[in-house]
Amino acid sequence: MRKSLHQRDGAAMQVGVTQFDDLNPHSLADLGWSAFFGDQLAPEDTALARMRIASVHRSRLTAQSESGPVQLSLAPHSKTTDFAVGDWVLVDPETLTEHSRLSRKSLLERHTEGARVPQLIAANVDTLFIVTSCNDDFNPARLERYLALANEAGTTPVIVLTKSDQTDDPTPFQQQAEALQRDLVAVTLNAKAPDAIAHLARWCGPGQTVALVGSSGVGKSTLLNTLSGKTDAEAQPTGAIREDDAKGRHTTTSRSLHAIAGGGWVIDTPGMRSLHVSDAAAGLDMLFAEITELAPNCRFRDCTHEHEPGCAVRAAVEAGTLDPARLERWRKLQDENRLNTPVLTGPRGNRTTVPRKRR
Ligand SMILES: Nc1nc2c(ncn2[C@@H]2O[C@H](COP(=O)(O)OP(=O)(O)OP(=O)(O)O)[C@@H](O)[C@H]2O)c(=O)[nH]1
Ligand SMILES: [Mg+2]
Ligand SMILES: [Zn+2]
Repeated sequence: MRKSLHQRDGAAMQVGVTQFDDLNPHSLADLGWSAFFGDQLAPEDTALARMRIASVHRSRLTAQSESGPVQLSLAPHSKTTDFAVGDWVLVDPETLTEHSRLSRKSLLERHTEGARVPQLIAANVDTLFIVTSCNDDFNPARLERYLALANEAGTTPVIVLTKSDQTDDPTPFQQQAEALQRDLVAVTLNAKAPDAIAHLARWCGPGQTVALVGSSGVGKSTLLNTLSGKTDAEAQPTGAIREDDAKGRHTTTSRSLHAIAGGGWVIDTPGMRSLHVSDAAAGLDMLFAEITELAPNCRFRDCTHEHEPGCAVRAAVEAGTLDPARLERWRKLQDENRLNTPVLTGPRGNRTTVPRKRR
């Protein structure tokens, strides 16, 4: 007999109950299953159930299955820290024991100072909603760190600017955000208003997964509650911010996967105090494409764009086509990345840039 997190009676399963609800059945495709995962299955795996990790706790995992949420038992060799919210796992349908984890299409990892291993934020995310507000939280240098993270993970970043209702004109925030990376889209909205769903609809839909990241207090859980249409009893808790500096109080403490009302899945995460770049050379090259593309025109192949003659990047700054503040931030993140990236090859240990990872 399947253990279910929530007892469902027959009446709740009747037609008319919205299909996209954490408690109701979902097809594998609705849950985000695709050929990428199907191709990993061996013939003997057909007896196993395919489920998606919905929350990771110290000693237990919950998952979304085709028949609703379930609590999983860990295989003897597994640790909960091996799993990220959004992971696909194969599960013994009788015992509900996790059997194996499938390779990830994308993985968001957080590097923190001093930590040996990165923290897993979320897996198999299609779009990363980088959330900030139209207030003092807005900080281009911090947004660039999140953009490097999204690029490196193989997810599409979107900047979501909340609290548009608390500013006279949100447009300057949107323009500044969109200037941070080529083809980047920034959306301004009131996370409490039902029309927030319409602003984000193009990234949400059956089978799509989005994750919310950003500082504490920017409205990630508020937006999740709007997107998922949860009742007050089911809603993610939200918390007030400090008046003086707009900072939140770290209301959300764990990561979790929730159904979006119109289809798709959204992952809430706790607010981050800091985000270090590490192992993100390709992500930085994409973020700073205008600098990456100028570099081959410098006289020296290993030009640092600092003091060398014939530097095309500094020439662009002098010509007014490259923002000097942007070059300064590029330098800071490059240095930090070099310092934090594990020594793997070469005498100086600087790992060469690898293409965007798909894990
Ligand atoms: N007026 C207005 N208030 C908002 C908006 N978005 C969020 N808030 C408020 O901002 C506060 C913080 O919102 P949360 O959703 O708890 O923020 P969070 O990003 O989840 O914060 P952590 O869980 O601490 O990381 C709450 O008081 C929300 O009601 C918005 O768009 N407009
Ligand atoms: Mg929250
Ligand atoms: Zn140069």
